Amino acid sequence: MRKINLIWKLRGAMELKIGRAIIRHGAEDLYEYSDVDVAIVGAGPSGLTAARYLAEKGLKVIVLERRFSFGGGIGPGGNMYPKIIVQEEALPILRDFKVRYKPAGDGLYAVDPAELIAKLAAGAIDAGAKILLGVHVDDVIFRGDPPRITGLLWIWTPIQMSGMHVDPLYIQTKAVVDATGHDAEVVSVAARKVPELGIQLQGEKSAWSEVSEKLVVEHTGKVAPGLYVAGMAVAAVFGLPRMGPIFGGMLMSGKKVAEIVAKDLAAEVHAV
Ligand code: 48F
Repeated sequence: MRKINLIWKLRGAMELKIGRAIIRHGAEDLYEYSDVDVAIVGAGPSGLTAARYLAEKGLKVIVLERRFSFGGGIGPGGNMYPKIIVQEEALPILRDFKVRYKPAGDGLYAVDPAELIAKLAAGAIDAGAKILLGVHVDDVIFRGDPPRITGLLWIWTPIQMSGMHVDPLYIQTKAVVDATGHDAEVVSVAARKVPELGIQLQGEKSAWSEVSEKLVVEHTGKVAPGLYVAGMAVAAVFGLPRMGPIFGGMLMSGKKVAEIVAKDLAAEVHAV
């Protein structure tokens, strides 16, 4: 009799409550965000900037990030010196996110990388975007003739790294933004596995900072129906030079892709 009482006492253990809270609320989030307006792949500077401006417009936005942290290439600053350099044209975006900056001469401004990471992410989250960490996007979903990208496949990063085959989960979305950086991973997989989209990946060219900053922003936008590109992924898709450790173009590209996606989705709603 005493033994049974002990077992009953143990059943109320805190571990059970913690485990169940994680499963219930985590699953609720995954369920809720399995169908969104915009899925952004990559929580670097361009992805986080895009997330904030899209969510601010009332769109349901998820950011899928492979690492268990956000910021992408911001963390290492410039060659591990703890400063990010941004040019004057991007200052309005820094002000929107309340990021402080100091003049660095020649129309350039210096920003603390940790502050930039924290405030870009907080801006995106406060605007209503969901950031899902530790997930690797490895494929797209397409439908229709002509084809349109309608979703993504993702898997937990540790599973992907283990090399074991586990089937991925799906996200349905009206638009995908590839903000994966230098390798343009989503556009690459779409080009390879959906040849009907007719995407020709040009590959990034060697550094030419002032040209690349402008061209990346200029070429930011739609790659195929339902598929958009922002940040350094733009250079990989359109064969543009890389720019090295200057970040204004990434922020401006993120803002521009948000404007383009929001406009396209609004036009589609009106067309229905
Ligand atoms: O590389 P990243 O910071 O991309 P970005 O926004 O900015 C580029 C600059 O940081 C820098 C530069 C500018 O001077 O040259 O490189 O274009 O962030 C990309 C994020 O995407 C994640 C990756 O972990 C990183 O945090 N990512 C990449 N591929 C995947 C992914 C994937 N398949 N699934 C999920 N996340």
